[in-house]
Amino acid sequence: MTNGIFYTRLAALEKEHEELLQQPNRIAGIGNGVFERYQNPVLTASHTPLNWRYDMDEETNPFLMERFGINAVFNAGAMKWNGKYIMVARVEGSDRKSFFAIAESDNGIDNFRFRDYPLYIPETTAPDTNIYDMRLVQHEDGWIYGIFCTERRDPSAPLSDQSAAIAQCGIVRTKDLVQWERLPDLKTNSPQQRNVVIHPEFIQGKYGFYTRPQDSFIEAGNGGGIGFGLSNTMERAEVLHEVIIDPKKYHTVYEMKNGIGPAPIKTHKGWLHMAHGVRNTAAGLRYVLYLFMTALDDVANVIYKPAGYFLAPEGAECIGDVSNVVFCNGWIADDDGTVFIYYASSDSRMHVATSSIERLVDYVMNTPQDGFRSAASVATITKLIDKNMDESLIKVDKK
Ligand code: M1P
Repeated sequence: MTNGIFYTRLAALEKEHEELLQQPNRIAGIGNGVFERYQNPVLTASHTPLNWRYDMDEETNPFLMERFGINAVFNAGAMKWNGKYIMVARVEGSDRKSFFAIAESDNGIDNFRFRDYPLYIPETTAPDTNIYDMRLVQHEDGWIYGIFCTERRDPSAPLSDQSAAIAQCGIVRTKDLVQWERLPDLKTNSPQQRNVVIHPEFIQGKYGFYTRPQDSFIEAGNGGGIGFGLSNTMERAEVLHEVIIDPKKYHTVYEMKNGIGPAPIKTHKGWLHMAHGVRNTAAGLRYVLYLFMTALDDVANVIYKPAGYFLAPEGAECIGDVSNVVFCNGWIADDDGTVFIYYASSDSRMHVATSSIERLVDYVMNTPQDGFRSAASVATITKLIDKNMDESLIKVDKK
C-alpha cells in the first residue's frame, strides 16, 4: 500500500537536487584584481547524493525521511586528475563525524558531483574518532599522499571531561584515488599536530613536512607557528627537528595561531604558500587566509610575505557552524597558469576563487610587508598616495 507521499517527495527532491548540481557559477563582481570570487558555493551539504541520505525503498521509508543527515561539506583537498578538477571534501554528518568523499567537475567552478561512495580510509591500531582536512599531494616519489588530521579522545582526560582530544597527523597514499593505503601517523616531539602537509619534492633525498606543533587541541600554545622538518621515510614518518618558519606575531591576523594550507605551488620566483591565520575578537576567533613565498633553494626560508590577509570571510561566508572562518587546504594550478583556490567558509561549505600564477606572484612580491605599527601603515599608504598624486605618472588618456 502506498501512502502517496513517497513518490511525490522523491520527484521533488530529485528535481531540486539536479537543479542545484547543474547550477552555473559566475564571477561575482569586479574583485580586487588579485583573485575573483564566484556567486555560488561549489559544494554544500545539499550537493551530497540523495541516496547517501535517504532510504529509497518505499516499504522501509514510506515518508521518504532523511535517514543519514549531512551537516556540512568543507575543508577540501584538491588536485587535477584525468582532466577533472577533484576535491576530497570533509563531509560532516549530523552525528558530527567527518569522513572524506571525492567530488569532481569538468571546469573547476561548477557542476561538482560526488562519486557514488565516500572514501574508505583504513585505520591504524588506534582507531580514529574523527578524521578531517585532507591535503592531497602528488609527490615526486610517484604516490599521491593524503595528509589529514586524526582526532582521538585524550586517554589521560578524566571521565568528567568528554571534550579533551588529541590531534595528530594521519597519512594515506594512493595511486588511483580509489584504494588508499594507511601509513603510521606522523611522529614529532610536539604533543599534538594539525594542519600538516608534505612538500611535493624531495629535499636532500628526504620528505619535507610543514607542521603546526601545538600544546593542546585548540591552543597552539608554545607551538609558535608553522613549522618545517624532514623525515627519512613516509612508511614510518618521523620529524625529530622542527623549525618555525612562519611564527605567530602580536597584532597581526595570525596572532593567535596559523597553519599551512595545501602543498605549495612551484613558480619561477619561489614556492607559493597559502596559510590561514587566526586572531581573537570579542566575537570569537576569526580565520583569514594569507600568502607567502619561500625560496626555491630553501623551502623553509620565507622571502616574501604581504601584510595582512589575502582573503577574509565576506557576506554570507561569515555565517555558519563556526562563523567568521575561511579555511583553505586545496588549490589547483592549471597548465595555462590559472589557479583555482578552493576555500571553505565558516566550517559549512566550499567556494572557489580564481587567479593566476602570474598574479599571485605579483601579489606576494609587490604588496607591502607588514610594518607592525600604525605609523608604518600610514607611511606605506602615504608613499602610495604620493606616487599616485605625481601628475607626471598619471597615464590616463584624457583625449
Ligand atoms: O573551526 C575552524 C578550523 O579550526 C581548526 O583549524 P586550526 O587547527 O588552525 O584551529 C580545524 O579544526 C579546521 O578544521 C577548522 O576549519
